[in-house]
Amino acid sequence: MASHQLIGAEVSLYTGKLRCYLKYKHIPFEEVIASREVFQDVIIPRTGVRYIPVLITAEGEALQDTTVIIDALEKRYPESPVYPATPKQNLISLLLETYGDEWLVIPAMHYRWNIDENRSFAIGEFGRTSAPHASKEEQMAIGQQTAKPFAGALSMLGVADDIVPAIEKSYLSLLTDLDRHFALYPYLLGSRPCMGDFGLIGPLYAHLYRDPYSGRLMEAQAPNVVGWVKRMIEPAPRSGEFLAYDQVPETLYPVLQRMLEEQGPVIRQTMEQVGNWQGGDQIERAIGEVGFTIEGVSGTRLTFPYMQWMWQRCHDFYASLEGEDKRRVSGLLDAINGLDELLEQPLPRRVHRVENKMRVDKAQ
Ligand SMILES: N[C@@H](CCC(=O)N[C@@H](CS)C(=O)NCC(=O)O)C(=O)O
Repeated sequence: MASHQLIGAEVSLYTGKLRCYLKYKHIPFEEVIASREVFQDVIIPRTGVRYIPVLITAEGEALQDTTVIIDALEKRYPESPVYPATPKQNLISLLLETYGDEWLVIPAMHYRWNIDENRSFAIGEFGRTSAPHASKEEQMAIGQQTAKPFAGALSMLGVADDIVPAIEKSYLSLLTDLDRHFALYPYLLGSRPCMGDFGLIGPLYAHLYRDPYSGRLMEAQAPNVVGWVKRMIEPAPRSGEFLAYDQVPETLYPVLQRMLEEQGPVIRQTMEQVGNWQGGDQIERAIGEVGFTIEGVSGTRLTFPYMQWMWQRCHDFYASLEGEDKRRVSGLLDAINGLDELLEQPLPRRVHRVENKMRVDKAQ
């Protein structure tokens, strides 16, 4: 069977998300390391942006953005879908994808770049990715350079010194909650991984399991989360089922509540700021500042319209529900404080991805 090419890196958060998906779906692929040459020769010319992963399909298209890639592949490989067919489960799955992709980057980036042992490991890995054939010393020197923008992104994401203890406290509580869940269930919604699992595995594998200090922390605090990470990275292809009768385990409620408390206000402010965007239809990657609170400590970070794009998927799915489906979801909404308000909040202006860049609708 023709094979796709996954261009990425072991050290990369979103590459991990896509690799786990490809393996679960048993989609044939070969992995190509995103070296400097591959960036120059393939990634930048084919996608117009500098992100990994990129999928070069067997037909030769270049796809960027894990959510877009997975959606394209779900159409071509419909067996064992990773989108649950039932309303509650699909809503939770979309919410947790948005949480993993766009919020757990905070602990992932904090632990990687603020803990010396992780930082020097990551620098070596960045060097190995950029220049796979260079010597270890050269790789460290190259890694120092290529890692700079990533390490430098901490403050843009809201990772400031005064909030670090709160980030750690929140992450450890999340691990405890997830550990309880994975003691009972192999994946979030039963014995098959859903989009929510793929969203969470990005930060929880490439950074928080694979970076050495973080890996030991996870082993010590949450052995059942480690078990889930191992299942995600070496899955039994296309096996398993979602729980029957649209069940959502109550062990996921505290995880969703944490998402709502921390990321919810950021999603709300992002929608407002996108609504007030004064520039043209090509909206910037970051457009202002938003406030947020973790474990009672407040911080600020840049406003990323992309987060709204992820949120629109949750919003649109919820808005599409009618009758019995809508009624079924209401029990879940009652259990999570603030979820109904956020899902019902209108979107002042929608954002879109066009040629791998963000666009925004005209102001009303
Ligand atoms: N939302 C995208 C994000 C891709 C992404 O941010 N990748 C990181 C590496 S894991 C990257 O290339 N970052 C470069 C940058 O932020 O400029 C996805 O799902 O693929």
